[in-house]
Amino acid sequence: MQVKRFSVSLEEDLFRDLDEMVERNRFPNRSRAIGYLIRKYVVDEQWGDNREVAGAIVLVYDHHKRELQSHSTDVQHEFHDLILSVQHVHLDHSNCLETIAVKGLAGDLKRLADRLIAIKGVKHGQLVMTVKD
Ligand code: NI
Repeated sequence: MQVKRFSVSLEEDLFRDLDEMVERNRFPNRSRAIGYLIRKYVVDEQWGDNREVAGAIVLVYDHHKRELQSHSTDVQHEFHDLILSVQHVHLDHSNCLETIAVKGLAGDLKRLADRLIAIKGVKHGQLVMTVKD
């Protein structure tokens, strides 16, 4: 396969971590170590879908957009079997922070998170997943 070259800029501590990783794992060079990390990232992204995981969906949205709340509640009812708890915090006059604890198959959690994050008026949303083993 053809090799592409590019230059990488790293903060000094990350650069030291990379060199330490190269030495500890005996990579022949930094390029191989970076290639390994990219492949690992790709695998981590893919293994998920049929694995049982737990996690949290964090949403920040504008409390003044009323239709957003009912839309969000509709979606949460649709996926009720994945949702363990919902914590709502009124951040300030207009912003709400919602933390939704979830458990289920990673693929299902991603679908739920995508549906919630896509709702108009959601300013920021993120899904964090973890495994028990
Ligand atoms: Ni609120």
